[in-house]
Amino acid sequence: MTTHTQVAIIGAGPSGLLLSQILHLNGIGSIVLERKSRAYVEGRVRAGIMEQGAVEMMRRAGAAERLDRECLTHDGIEIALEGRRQRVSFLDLVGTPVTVYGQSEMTKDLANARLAAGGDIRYQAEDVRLEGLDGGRPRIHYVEAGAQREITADFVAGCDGFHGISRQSIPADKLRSFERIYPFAWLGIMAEVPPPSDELIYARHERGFALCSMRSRSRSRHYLQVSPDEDLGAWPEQRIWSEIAIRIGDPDFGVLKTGPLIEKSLTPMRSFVCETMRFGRLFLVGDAAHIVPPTGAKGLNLAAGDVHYLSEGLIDHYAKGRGDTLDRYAERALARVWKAQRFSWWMTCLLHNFAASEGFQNRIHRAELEYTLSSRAAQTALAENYVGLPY
Ligand code: RFL
Ligand code: PHB
Repeated sequence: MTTHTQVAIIGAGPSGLLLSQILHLNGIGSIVLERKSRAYVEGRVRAGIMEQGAVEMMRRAGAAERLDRECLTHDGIEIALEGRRQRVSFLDLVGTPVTVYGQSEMTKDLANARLAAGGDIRYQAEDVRLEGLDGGRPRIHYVEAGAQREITADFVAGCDGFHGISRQSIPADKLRSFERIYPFAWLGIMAEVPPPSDELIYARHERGFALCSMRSRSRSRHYLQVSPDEDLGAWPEQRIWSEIAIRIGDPDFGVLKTGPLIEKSLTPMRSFVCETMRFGRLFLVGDAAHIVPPTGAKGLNLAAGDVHYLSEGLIDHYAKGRGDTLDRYAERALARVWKAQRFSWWMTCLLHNFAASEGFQNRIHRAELEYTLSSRAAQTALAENYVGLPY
């Protein structure tokens, strides 16, 4: 038996769940197909900083009750250059703070909201295949507990991340992609210890970048610039803690608290944009269409922006019989995506060390950081982008 739904959503990450819930609250039905289990999706450690626009989207989805209660509000960041720390106040410069709330918590809240409203999320849906995307009624085939299943939909939202099937289902001659791979990666750790400061510390140091972030007042999330092929086994806990301490300018552990690690991972750094974000009745959303290096904390926030534009298009289509908003989805989303790409690339260059052979480039980036720290105008541009450009 084939079930029909208005919007088939591939992927139950933040973009898929947010889209499904906002559509539901506007009377539009959807089925979400997710390759992994619910526990796996909610256990992934990823983003931690939300722009006000993303928080507003959670409120629009009716899923912000715990977020509003438990989140931390940060009015600025600290930037350390060779160990000297300086604060950049977003509140003074642009009047907007950012919100600290883990992506895994956001995903749990959205899945709970969806299921409480009777939402249809099909976890462990394997071998998803998309057909007829450029015709009138796309078909989606998948395997559930060994059995072949099929659904049809008016539209398909590809919310299945960078390695998903949706982008791969678009014929190669209909796509153009843009990519930059960086010559470093981030070693990330999580530890049940209070963070060294009330706000995030981004550090540029001759030994490489470091970031002290957090998930709560008692849980730290820190990162170190390492080589992309780094052996994590060469990084015992003590080496990680001392390296963070040196790079943030706290070699005697005056503020940095240490403790056993509860997670350790390596994240490659890339910039990627797929143009276009639409093929027939398929719309790409979030990481399926674009990847940013995490330095500007933009990945999750771009996904929320895409959901804003796509939900507006679908609501206009179904409620008002207007197709122009949906037709402008790719153009509107890409305009915002490219600005966040530029900012993420800029923050990455400003704060990381490239190879010693790139001496000129390293000096220019360092000079740019020194200039930024000495200029209110430059800090205002940083703050405006970090807190998020308007939708
Ligand atoms: P997601 O979160 O990758 O969700 C996609 C979902 O689709 C499922 N899927 C499929 N389902 C069905 N069929 C298939 N064929 C499928 N293929 C995949 C996947 O299992 C998954 O559940 O994409 P989404 O929703 O667009 O959300 C984007 C954000 O997750 C992403 O931008 C951020 O997490 C990026 N990112 C970070 N962003 C930040 O702003 N700050 C960070 O600190 C930060 N850290 C990170 C990150 C991304 C990471 N990844 C992808 C390796 C750290 C890591 C490790
Ligand atoms: C995080 O807390 O995981 C985080 C925060 C800021 C970033 C990147 C990651 O720029």
